[in-house]
Amino acid sequence: MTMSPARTQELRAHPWLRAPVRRDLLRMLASVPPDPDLAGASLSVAAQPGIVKPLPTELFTVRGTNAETNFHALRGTGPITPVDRFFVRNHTSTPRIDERTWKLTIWGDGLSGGPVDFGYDELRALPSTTRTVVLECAGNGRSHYTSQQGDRVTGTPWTLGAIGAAAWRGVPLAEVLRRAGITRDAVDVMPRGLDDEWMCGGVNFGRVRRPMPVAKALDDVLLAYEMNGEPLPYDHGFPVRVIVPSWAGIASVKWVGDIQVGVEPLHSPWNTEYYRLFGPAYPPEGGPVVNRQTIKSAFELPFGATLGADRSHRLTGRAWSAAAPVRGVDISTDGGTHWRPAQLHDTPRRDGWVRWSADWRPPRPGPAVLMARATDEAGNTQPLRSVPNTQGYLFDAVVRHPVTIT
Ligand SMILES: Nc1nc2c(c(=O)[nH]1)N[C@H]1C(S)=C(S)[C@@H](COP(=O)(O)O)O[C@H]1N2
Ligand SMILES: [Mo]
Repeated sequence: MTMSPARTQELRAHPWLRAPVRRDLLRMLASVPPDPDLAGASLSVAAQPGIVKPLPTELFTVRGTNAETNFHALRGTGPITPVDRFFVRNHTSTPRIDERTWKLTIWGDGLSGGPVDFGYDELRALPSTTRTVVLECAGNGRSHYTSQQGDRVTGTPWTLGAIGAAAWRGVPLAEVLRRAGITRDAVDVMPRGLDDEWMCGGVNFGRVRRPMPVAKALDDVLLAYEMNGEPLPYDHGFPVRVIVPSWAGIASVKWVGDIQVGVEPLHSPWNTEYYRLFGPAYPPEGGPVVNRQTIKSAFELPFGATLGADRSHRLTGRAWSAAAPVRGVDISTDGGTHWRPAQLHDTPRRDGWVRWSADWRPPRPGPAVLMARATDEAGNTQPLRSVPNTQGYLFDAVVRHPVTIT
């Protein structure tokens, strides 16, 4: 069976359909007898992760409704991640919102008066700031709980690419909250997205929303409308998103439509059921809420990469920590027996990452395990094993990176 002319036309009209994942799918569909039900079902699930931008397989690995950045695709890029390879984490799918009708409503008993609205142009006319910070999913590295430690965890099986750094420009949330009349009695602030309600296991959890304490909201949080000098792309929250530096990505609500300001602590499934630590190391009713991110490092090299023996290779990677600037990175090329310092290529900053490199001449053919271990200025170092939690958040252990020497 060959592709129908209609299908070919559709591919021309929608270049995003050409992403290799879908090409595989189309090939698969083309090679089996036509079955309208099967074809329709497969296309609606697998062919539409709900992401607008192209997801070429060199740059991304698609995981359900999400796209992970292939870490090796960062090699050669600067400290700022280009949008074409910035990871996407969507609970449902990217909405295309019209900025001319969009508004942000601030409401709740923590305001001195009633609800206050801000339009897009109004927000853009307020004093702005730019912050260059990494945005990282709380579940980044989750698959290594299983691959390295044998732990059973739920959630998207990210490797280390659910992170990116961008220059975010916008209005300090503090500015907008003050203009809206936030009072001294307010304790929590909860932004909510305009994307679809999230259904899981037959339960409707409502729209994505996540509270934070007023102290954080008034500190360094942005209502961002630009990413790397351009209006936010659809997938990253157009027209406006929240950016909460050093915190788990879930706090940085995309497509924000309203913000509740409360005089009592606020709750949502995203700080009660999800993004909390559960497991043997925590109390049965649940441990701490996941807010601040942890420390990690990664090689800009595919897992299982092949390197020639007896010649020099420049190993490159990145390291980051939410608690303090990275102080140093040590690497091992023999599975952790010997360690030596890597060279850092950026001035370490909190909420940023540092690029690092080390030269290596593999002595002989065979399998090898590379490891990188970051340490920050607060003295945090990556352990060899992470304390597990059932939802696989905050993986911080050194990752064993297999390569083959030929
Ligand atoms: N409205 C809304 N905001 C959201 C999400 C979402 O699905 N809907 N996902 C969150 C999660 S879990 C992460 S890790 C980040 C990812 O941001 P990015 O897709 O721009 O990389 O957005 C957060 N904000
Ligand atoms: Mo996330």
